[in-house]
Parts: sequence; structure tokens; C-alpha cells
Amino acid sequence: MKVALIDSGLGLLSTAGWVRHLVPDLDLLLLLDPDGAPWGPRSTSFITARLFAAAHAALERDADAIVVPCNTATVTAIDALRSEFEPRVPVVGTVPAVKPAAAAGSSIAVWATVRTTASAYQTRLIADFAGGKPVERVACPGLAEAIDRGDVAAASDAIADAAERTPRHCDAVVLGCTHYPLVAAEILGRLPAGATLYDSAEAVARQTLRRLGLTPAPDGPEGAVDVMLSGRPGRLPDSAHAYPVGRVLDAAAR
Ligand code: DGN
Repeated sequence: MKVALIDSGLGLLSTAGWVRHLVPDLDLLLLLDPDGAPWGPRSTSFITARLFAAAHAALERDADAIVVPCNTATVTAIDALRSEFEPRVPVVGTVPAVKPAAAAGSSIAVWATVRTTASAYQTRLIADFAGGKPVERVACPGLAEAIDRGDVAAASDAIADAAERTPRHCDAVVLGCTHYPLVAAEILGRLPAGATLYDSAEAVARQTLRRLGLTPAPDGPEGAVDVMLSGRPGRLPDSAHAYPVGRVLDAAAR
């Protein structure tokens, strides 16, 4: 079976890493969009068109599930993607992990792209799942882009800036952009002691397995990893090597 993961850039790595960890023998097709990235500042029609193009490419390559490990794309276009591609294949989106954060923390901050932060989708998510607890929305302009470039200094500046705008009493910090778990240690180092990070990568990977009727089987052989860059077969960018999961998946790619 083959799982296709679609994101503008390296954010898909954390979810792909979890899928590989839970069921190694699934084939993975990683679809990045260097020609269109970053998606955050783009229009809804642009993001929808890029997702549709990637999803068609995935189906041409016999993908059994389409995963969008990107909060920005999910809040923008997941309904359109589902209407077009389900029930041919399951379509799994990603939203910030507000629910588990609210279950464990007393005061929550959600770090995300400017677009996700401003979205009505996130407003609904907070209303539905924060259980009335205070939620601070912290936009992190430039952070996903710096992570894509493997630009450690720019990422570090963006993290410091977001940490400064995060109220000190927030004990649960949700990483509402799939790029951010790649620099989780750096983020944690900038937050007050005792803060806990939450992201959606494992939950999205587990939901993908459920939609495929699979259970975790961590001891199997390793399936193939293929990469497409804006519709062309390719390799992960060199910047993926800045992150452990990027090195592992690049080594497995053919
Ligand atoms: N990884 C994306 C997200 O989870 O929102 C951000 C991608 C982007 O292009 N900004």
C-alpha cells in the first residue's frame, strides 16, 4: 500500500516519519511544491489548485491514501479536496492539536502560520475543543520558510520572536504548523520551564492507518520512498538533512 503526503515543503517530514515508524512497509510518496512554496501568503484558489495537482499525481502513482500534513492547506482547502477525491481514496487533513493541549494544560498558546492563525477554521477549532480555556494565537511569520531553507539563524530569530509574544503562563504550546516539530528542541529551549509542546504528526499518522484499515506493525521491512517536486520526480532538498527525520527518509528515497 502507498501513502501520499502533500505539503509545500519539509513540514510533511514529521508526519511521514510517524507513518514510517508505525508501519514501515508502507510505500511513501512525498509531494513537495518548491515552485509554489510557501503556501501561507497564497490565495485559496492557488493552494487548492496546487493540492489538486499533487493529489492527481498521487493517484496516477496508485496512492491508496492522500494525507495533507499541512495546517495551512487543510484550513484552506480540505473540504474541496475531500469532495473531489473521496470516496476514491481517504483524504486526511491536519489541524492544530488544541484538544489534547486543552485536556492537559491550563492555558494554551497556538503557534502557526499567519494564514492558519487568522483562519475561521482555527476559531472554530478553539471554540469546539479548548473547553473554555484561554488560548493565545501566536503567528510565526517566516518560521516555516526558514525551516524549509535549513536556515538555522533565521529560524532561531523567528522562534525567539514568537516566544517573546507567548504569555509566560501558557503551559501548553501547540505547534500548529507541521514544519515546527522539526525544530521542537529549539522552541522548547526558548519557552519557560514546564511548558509542554503538542503537535499533530502522530495523530495524523494514526488516523491515516485507521482510514486504511491498518494497525501499527513496527517490525516489518521498509517500503519504498519516492519524492516529487512540483510534479517532477526528484529528491528531498539538501536542507532536509538539517533534521534527523529528513536524513532518514532521504537515505531511504530512490
Ligand atoms: N507546514 C505548513 C502548515 O502546517 O501550515 C505551512 C506551509 C507553508 O507554506 N507556509
